[in-house]
Amino acid sequence: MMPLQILQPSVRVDLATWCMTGSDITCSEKRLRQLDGVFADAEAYRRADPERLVYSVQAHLPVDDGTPGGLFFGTTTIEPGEVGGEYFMTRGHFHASLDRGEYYWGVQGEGMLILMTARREVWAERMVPGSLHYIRGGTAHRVANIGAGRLIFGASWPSDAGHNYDEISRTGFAARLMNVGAIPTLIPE
Ligand code: S6P
Ligand code: ZN
Repeated sequence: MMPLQILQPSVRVDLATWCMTGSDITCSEKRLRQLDGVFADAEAYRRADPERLVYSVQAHLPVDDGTPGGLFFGTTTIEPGEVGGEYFMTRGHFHASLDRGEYYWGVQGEGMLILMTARREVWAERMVPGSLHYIRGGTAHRVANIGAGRLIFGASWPSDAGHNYDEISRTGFAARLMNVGAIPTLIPE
């Protein structure tokens, strides 16, 4: 009988950095100049270096975006920093297919996962190495780095989830996570 094929892994994750190498991987970066309107303090944003890196994302996309039934896998690294007392954070989004959920988990550093329902109810979950966060469908999600070092977290989401950034860029989250005397504080807008 012919032996069946045994393949080497097509993707590897470095378990220290969660950096991925292999096939079907995309990489993107967000610098301050690409985050106009995200931070509340427009004056502090204008004074900051526009080339400063805020976060980078790697994603393993083994199927086309929009494919029903598939999964995507990603890692996000948020640099430490603030704009006008507001921690460096991701833009945040609802999924375009609103009912699609997502897992996030903490890998390195200290963060805060900020969640908001379509009715604009906001809460936050502390993200630490090993914390697991189930993000229900219909819930906008954004992560802030509240620590002195890099924050790294993993994510997995359905390949037909899509991303709706417009809603958040028009109406924002209903609360902002601010550094108030070194204490991360969720302040309603
Ligand atoms: C995708 C998942 C993450 C984010 C990443 C950057 O559904 O939630 O990979 O894309 O953390 O955040 P954002 O809000 O700029 O996409
Ligand atoms: Zn998402």
